[in-house]
Amino acid sequence: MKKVIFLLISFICYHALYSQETESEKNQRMQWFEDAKLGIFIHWGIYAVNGIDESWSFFNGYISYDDYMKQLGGFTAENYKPKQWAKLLAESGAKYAVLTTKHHDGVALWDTDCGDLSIKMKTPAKEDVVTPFVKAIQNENLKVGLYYSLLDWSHPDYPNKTRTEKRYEEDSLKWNRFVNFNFCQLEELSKKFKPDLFWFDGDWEQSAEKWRAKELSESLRSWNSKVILNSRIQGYGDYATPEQGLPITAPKNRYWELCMTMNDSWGFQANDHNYKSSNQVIRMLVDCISKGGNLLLDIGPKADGNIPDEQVKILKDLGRWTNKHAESIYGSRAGIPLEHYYGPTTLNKEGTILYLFVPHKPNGPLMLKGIKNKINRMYVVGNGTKLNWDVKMKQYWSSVPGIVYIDVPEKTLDDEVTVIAVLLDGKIDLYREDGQVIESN
Ligand code: FHN
Repeated sequence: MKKVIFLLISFICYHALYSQETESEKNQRMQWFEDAKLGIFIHWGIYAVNGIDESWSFFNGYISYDDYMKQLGGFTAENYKPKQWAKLLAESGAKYAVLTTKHHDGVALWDTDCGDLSIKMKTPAKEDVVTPFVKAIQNENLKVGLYYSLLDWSHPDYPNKTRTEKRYEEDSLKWNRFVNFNFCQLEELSKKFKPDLFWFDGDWEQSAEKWRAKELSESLRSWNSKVILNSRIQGYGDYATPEQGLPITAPKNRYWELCMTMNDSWGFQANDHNYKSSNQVIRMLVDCISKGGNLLLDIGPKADGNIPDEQVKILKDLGRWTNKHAESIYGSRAGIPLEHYYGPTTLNKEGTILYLFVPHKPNGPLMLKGIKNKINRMYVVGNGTKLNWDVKMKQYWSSVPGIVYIDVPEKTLDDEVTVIAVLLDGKIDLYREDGQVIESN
């Protein structure tokens, strides 16, 4: 009996240590992320004090490093209300939130024991702002993402300080000391907060080998087997992270997320008034979900913790729309090719409901082409109006589906984007051929 128990324990340990995750295991682990569709990115740090580019302002020489770091003295977080933040993010319809725990400037937002540069140690805030954030986000039943910059332009053992100033070219002692510092901080973040997701950044300056990316990803997954890693860990991540530009074609990776700012700045910048309208933000979300991806929409709180009014408004407008159209968003999958409908679409997981997004006032009936299925019903999402439809150009002798024309009453239109649910008889079945020549009438 003892031998059987020993063999069983050995097998379990071997499997746990050496088994490669199967595709279906990965799909299971990624499920909440793929269903979530909308996350909120939060760039918060000392760069909000002067309202300048996060880290880049000193790296590019717009301001000296020393003057940049003087912002430490102005970071008060005196109006920081994480519970209010979390409620607002939940109201927006986001299902996860990603907070910068340390940007390229090396200033940690949590009470790190691995180094001596943190909000708690060096600013009037004198507090770990990550712990209350994580608790508040979890209380709203949102998933927690922690952003971490692998590069650290402040750290004395990191080779680069600014675009023109290098601390050293090659120094294995310093470099290993720096990588161990990264491991130390990431173990802290992993074990203190057990985030659902790590959002790495700054991996571009070194190779996977230099970062010890394979070992790092294995360590993070050993501390939390369900953790999701973004792509920016030199090839050891789970999903693609296009940034500040709508992918025109769906990224090759099934799992992907577009991160983008509301204006043109990641952090708070009072002079940046180039905000996207709420309608533009909603339509970017629709564009992402129609291709099976997520939108990670960024906000940049002020140094005192207040979220700028413009950003609050966009989050609330977004929340009105996502709440009304939830069934067409959350848990949806990529829609159908544009040849079938002149606009973005999504499908429910089973592929039996097609959602048509209508980002304008139609000048005539909507046109749906090449659907082989029988259509059982149609309704306007969020107000329940049932719709009739008309089919033209369906010849009894032809295998080419007819064209479905859908009249949408103006009174049912949403102020931003209207959504029509098309309930199909069975899983969607598309006609993808090029018509047919008539041989007899
Ligand atoms: O350099 C950073 C930048 O400051 C910002 O944090 C973005 C957000 O995705 N990431 C890097 C640029 O790709």
